[in-house]
Amino acid sequence: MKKLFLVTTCAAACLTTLPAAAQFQKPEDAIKYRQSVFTVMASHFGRVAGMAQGRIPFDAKAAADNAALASSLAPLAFTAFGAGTDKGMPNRATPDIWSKAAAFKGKGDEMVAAMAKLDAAAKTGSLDNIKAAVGGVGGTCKGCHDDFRAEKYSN
Ligand code: ASC
Repeated sequence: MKKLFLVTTCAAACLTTLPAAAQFQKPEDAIKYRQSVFTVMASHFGRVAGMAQGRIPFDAKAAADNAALASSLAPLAFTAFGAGTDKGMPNRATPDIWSKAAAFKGKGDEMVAAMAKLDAAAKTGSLDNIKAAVGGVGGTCKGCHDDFRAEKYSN
């Protein structure tokens, strides 16, 4: 089983086009990794979203820096949903992530693309551009959560 997990994670890691991919010794490591990535990404996105919503004073450089970070983090979590990583520690991944893998990948790709647009928008320094792009990202977060995130932690 452990060997199978290693083989499947390696296959997933090797198939990715990312120049750097994390390695996971056990399912718990993959779950911790993806939860951590989402947490850090949401923190940087949240800083930009706060400016877009007027909760945080607009600072063009801070917006651009945080958008760039969120965008570079965006693809990473999707490398950590390999086979067998549904269980191992409490998480909110639904079985559909694995049974409807193409749909899940589509949702992930939409979020990554929306984050790239936000990165580009933030580099323009225009708050109006940022507002539109933040809305786009938020929609992709929600769209994936609606379909693939459970209400409650399991396991
Ligand atoms: C965030 C965040 C999410 C999304 C979501 C959008 O800032 O942490 O999960 O936006 O709330 O609907």
